[in-house]
Amino acid sequence: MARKNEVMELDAVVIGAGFSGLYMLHRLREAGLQTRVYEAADGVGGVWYWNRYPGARCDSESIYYNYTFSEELYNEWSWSSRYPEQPEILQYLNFVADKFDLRSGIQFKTRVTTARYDEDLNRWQIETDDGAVVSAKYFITGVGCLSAASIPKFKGLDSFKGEWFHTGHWPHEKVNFAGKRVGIIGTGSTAVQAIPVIAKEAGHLTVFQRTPQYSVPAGNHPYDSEYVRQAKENFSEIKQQMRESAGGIPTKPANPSALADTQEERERVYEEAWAKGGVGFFSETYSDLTINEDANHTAAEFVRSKISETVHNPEVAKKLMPTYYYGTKRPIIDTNYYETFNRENVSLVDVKTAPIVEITPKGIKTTEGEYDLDAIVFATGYDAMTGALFKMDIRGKDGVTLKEKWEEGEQTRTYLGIATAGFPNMFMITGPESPSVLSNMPVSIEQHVEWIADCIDYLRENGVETIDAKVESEEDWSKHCREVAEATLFTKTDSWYMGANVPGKPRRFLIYLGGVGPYREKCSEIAAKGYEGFTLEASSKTVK
Ligand code: N01
Repeated sequence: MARKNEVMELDAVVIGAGFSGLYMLHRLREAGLQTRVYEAADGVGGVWYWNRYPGARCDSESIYYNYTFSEELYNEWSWSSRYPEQPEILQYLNFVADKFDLRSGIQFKTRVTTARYDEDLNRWQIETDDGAVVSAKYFITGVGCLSAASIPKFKGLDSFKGEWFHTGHWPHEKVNFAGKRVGIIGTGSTAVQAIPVIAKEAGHLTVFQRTPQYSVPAGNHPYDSEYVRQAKENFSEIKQQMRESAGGIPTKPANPSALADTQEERERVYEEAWAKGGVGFFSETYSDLTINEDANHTAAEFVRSKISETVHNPEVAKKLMPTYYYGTKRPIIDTNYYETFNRENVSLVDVKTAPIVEITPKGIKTTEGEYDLDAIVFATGYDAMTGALFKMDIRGKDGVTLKEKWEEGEQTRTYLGIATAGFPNMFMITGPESPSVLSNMPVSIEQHVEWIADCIDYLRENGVETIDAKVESEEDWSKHCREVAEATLFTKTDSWYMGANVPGKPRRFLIYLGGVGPYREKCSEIAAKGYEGFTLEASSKTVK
């Protein structure tokens, strides 16, 4: 480790020891690069390290929610259930770190504060919160898309006499809610997982809901060993299907249009998907749900009818009914979410019509009343896609910060979601304008890691000193991303996909919707053409 005022020279610095950073470290080490990962936590896992809230589990089926770069690893690990809980996923990532001996390349409990590109040296100068400075040729971010917690700036939070938590920074020790009056703010994917579990323990749970959500039963169940054995036996096929699919998970093809079927046929399709549980209700029923308003309405109506069947109190059921376009906020899957509102110790407060005005020493005050609470859970989400990057002072050419470039200037622009012009030799794993959060993350992470590792190999083999996205390439890519998104209903809903959950954040859809398979092909094509759309420079002259 470099002491204060001593600059350690490295080939590559990677930020984050989650799915992204762990595999990036492994690949760069294999390529013989001196690499160091910086991680703020005291262990590996990324979001799975931090998200320890009650009920936290994965909502991609587990046989697909893992690395596929090593068949040996795939064979050595067996998941217990369709959607395993957070401790098991964290255990998996620890297993990976041990198997590939990764810990020695990670500096834990260290946060990168600044990263500056030095144009004279063509190197990144990186500073950490322990005062150390390192210099690296390549600077790679694996900071996650949903890791910068968003806590609304409610007046009076400091005055609250009880305990409060954000789900993304949950304590390591068990939080005791037994017999307590607990309030939870938010009804996104996180809250939908947490509410049924907290409700079982708390004396009373009050749910503060701004936007009701569509949620489909997860249909979680323990795996039988034969199913897991078959997945292992079909490893190569599964891996290929994941890589070529639209969302990173092998799916059965959806019917072309919800409007082509009769009402009766549609009901059958939806009922079947509902009974099977999981994200198939979104991805395997009809392929026009996110592009056609009328088609979307049929799915939305179906879920609303399920809410009304499930929730006994008609007024509560009505409050729980969403009206936005189904699927244009993250599709949610749950275990007994709507059922939980039948419990006597659970109440629902609509904070859309009567917003929260302040947190008081005793609880939460809305425009209609005050709710006395012993604990408040903020399930209020994240400053997604860009928040974690902006926490660091990242400066490219001419000292321009990433934040200036993306927020105050021309707004977020990337080339493939991997690079951004003016920040040479910087790579983002699942950066803005890549499929990232609208795909099964490990698949998209692996694709980016492999693309970046191959790119660095190419640069080294061809005596290239720097690679930088061309301004026109990122303009074209950004435009393409916007056009694909605007052809869907996604941009018609206020969601974190649009940055709408963070006051003042520019509204832009920052995820590439063209599908994991086609996106991979595009990235490979660009690489095969000698990194088309990038400027490659040798130490003093342009290579291309
Ligand atoms: O966050 P969210 P999340 N007053 O932004 C409400 C992933 N994930 O942590 O909808 C009152 O979705 C806000 O209301 P509204 C997944 O990609 C994955 O739940 O903005 N309410 C909303 O209800 C997911 O999408 C897994 O009107 C306020 C909630 O807080 C992403 O993480 C599990 C408010 C925030 O919902 C984020 O999910 C869990 C205010 N001022 C999550 N501000 C897996 O299974 C916000 N809200 C892998």
